[in-house]
Amino acid sequence: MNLENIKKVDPAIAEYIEKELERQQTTIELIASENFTSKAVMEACGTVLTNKYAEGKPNKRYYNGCEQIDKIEALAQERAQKLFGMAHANVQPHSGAQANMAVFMAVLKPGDTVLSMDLSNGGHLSHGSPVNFSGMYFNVVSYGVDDNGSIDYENVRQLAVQNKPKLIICGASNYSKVIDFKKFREIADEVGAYLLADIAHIAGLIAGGVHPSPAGYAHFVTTTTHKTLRGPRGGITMCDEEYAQMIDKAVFPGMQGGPLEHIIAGKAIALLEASQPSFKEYAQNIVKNAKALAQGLLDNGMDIVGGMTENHLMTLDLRKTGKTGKDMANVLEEVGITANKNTVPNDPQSPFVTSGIRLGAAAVTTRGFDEAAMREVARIIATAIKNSDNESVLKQLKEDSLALCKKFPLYE
Ligand code: DSN
Repeated sequence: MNLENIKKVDPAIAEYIEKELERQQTTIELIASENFTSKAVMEACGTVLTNKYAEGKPNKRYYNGCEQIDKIEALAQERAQKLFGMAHANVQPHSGAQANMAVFMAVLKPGDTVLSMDLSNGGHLSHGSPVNFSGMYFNVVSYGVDDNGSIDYENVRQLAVQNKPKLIICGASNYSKVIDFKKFREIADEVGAYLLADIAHIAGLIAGGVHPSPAGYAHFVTTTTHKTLRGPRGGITMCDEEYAQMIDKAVFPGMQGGPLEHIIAGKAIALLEASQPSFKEYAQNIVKNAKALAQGLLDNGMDIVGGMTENHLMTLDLRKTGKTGKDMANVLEEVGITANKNTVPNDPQSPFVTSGIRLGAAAVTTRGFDEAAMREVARIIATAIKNSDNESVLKQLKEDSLALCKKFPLYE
């Protein structure tokens, strides 16, 4: 990482960046929504493209001087369309929340009904949480998961028939089972609703062929680019051709100004990387590693919401330990493992305290962790939780996790 100029201009920021690099290199990253981009993606995000205004879309801009920008953005669009099998892609949304907002703006009016997964059951803020625009301006009806941590499709159907939503959202930020997009589309068709599949968490798995694709089922597909897809931070909204203009207008001028073309170049590179055979292998390894982690945790006596995972993530259910997600996420940080506290279905604790910890395998798989390493990670987690008050055990575990990090170096 070349910080030569930052060091000269702003040594404080240079120091914080260097320390953050060291943190990423020396800790085990299990936050399910994070990953490590390639150096090529990072290079693109730090280029002269950050200087350019390009409101509008390729070949239809409100500013001059967009010849190269147009080529970059068009390439990113084409690659997204091809990778996910969708007719149209708008690669300008700054984030996943805005990728979703574009769909709301394109097809809904304030007060319209949306059927989506409840946040505390694994949904997402921008799918209708009362503290988000989506829950403030729309009438939101929620579905959850059953005791096995799975979506009850018959319950979704009944809610759809009773409430006649204009938009149904599938896709989650904490759901460990395969999503049946075909069933969701059948429900949407039965009640005349649009179907939005938010694939933010599983985009890399879909690109790598280890999760079914929503193409052909969802009218709209949104994603972030920085989770399993391993690109820069940002969003993409995709749709059938007939909705392309509505989506483009919703993104600009509806809710954003100038697109971040340096990030769009990073998205283009990540999409190219995700179309390579090596990415298929990466996606397969994510799922293998997640399963090895889950099995290791179960073997060490821990509970997981819904048992064995089918994708890249899982939620540890701490209820029987009498400990909270908040405290145990801090204990894990003490032993060199980064994760986030998360509610479990019907959580007796508040969302700030929680009874769960969400764990994901995408980032560690990027640095080469294999199934044996994941079983060791499971041992470290379970031992830390059982011995959360024993400083000498925690100290040893921190050394164990550092040894794993050294075995699988990052950005060297
Ligand atoms: N906050 C992200 C996650 O962690 O899943 C989703 O936007």
